Amino acid sequence: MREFSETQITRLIVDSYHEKLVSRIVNDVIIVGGGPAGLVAGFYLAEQGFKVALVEKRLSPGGGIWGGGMGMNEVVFQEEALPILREVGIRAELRQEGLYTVDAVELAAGLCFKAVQAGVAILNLVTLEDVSVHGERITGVVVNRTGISGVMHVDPLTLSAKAVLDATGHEAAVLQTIRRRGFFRDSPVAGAIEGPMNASAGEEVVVQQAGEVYPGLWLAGMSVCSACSGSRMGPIFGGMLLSGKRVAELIGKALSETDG
Ligand code: 48F
Repeated sequence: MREFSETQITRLIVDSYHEKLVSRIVNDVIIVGGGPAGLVAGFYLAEQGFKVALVEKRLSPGGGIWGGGMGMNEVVFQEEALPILREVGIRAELRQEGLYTVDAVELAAGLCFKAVQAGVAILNLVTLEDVSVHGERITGVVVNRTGISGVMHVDPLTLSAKAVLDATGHEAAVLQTIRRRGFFRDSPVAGAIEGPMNASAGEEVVVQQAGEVYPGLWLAGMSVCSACSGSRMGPIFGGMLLSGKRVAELIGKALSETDG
């Protein structure tokens, strides 16, 4: 093998990360949260040609996929989501009429791989702290390094986008930043909280109600339930993928209309 120095490695990492970060200061779409909904939304938006950044506070994107149910790393899918699984090359096994199981590691790794290859820039170890608002529109996200956020008083940085997607799951972290300030005072969103387990009902809601909740702020996946008191659903993931795909179509349409 050819000889190289440690400082060459350092320089290559600093330069290439810097290029990635600079290219995503201004975006078409910023997705907050790299669970199933965020990764699928990113994949379809990038496939449509949009510039997409995804910020994920943890080291590994994949969100709630990895642990399956109670740490048993298998997840369940309804047949309606099979076309998405096929499109991204993830295998599903038919177990009962209309219900399939998928290896959770294959699902998480496969969705990450496809999103990045489609052009999504994933910035992991980056935590959303706040949003930027101009006029009455969300115009970007205020982020910090996960190891710094909430630990040290170090100011964050801002990344901008025409659309911000809250895909932070149960936390609904982006929604909460504006809800606690009273942005939804006259709306049912103000007092909504995620409902208790009802798997079938929850799966419907995350797909049907995915969309724009405030100008510039979109919801997909479990965060939808925090805005409309939808039920939680546990380790069945068809709704998450379908919700991500639906919001990608809606955002794509909205951006194409505004860009003329
Ligand atoms: O929780 P998560 O997987 O959300 P989802 O895509 O899927 C929900 C399911 O996993 C499960 C379920 C299935 O039926 O009910 O709960 O809606 O992924 C959310 C991601 O957002 C990240 C978090 O680490 C996770 O990877 N996240 C949460 N808060 C922040 C964040 C934040 N403040 N900044 C950045 N990332």
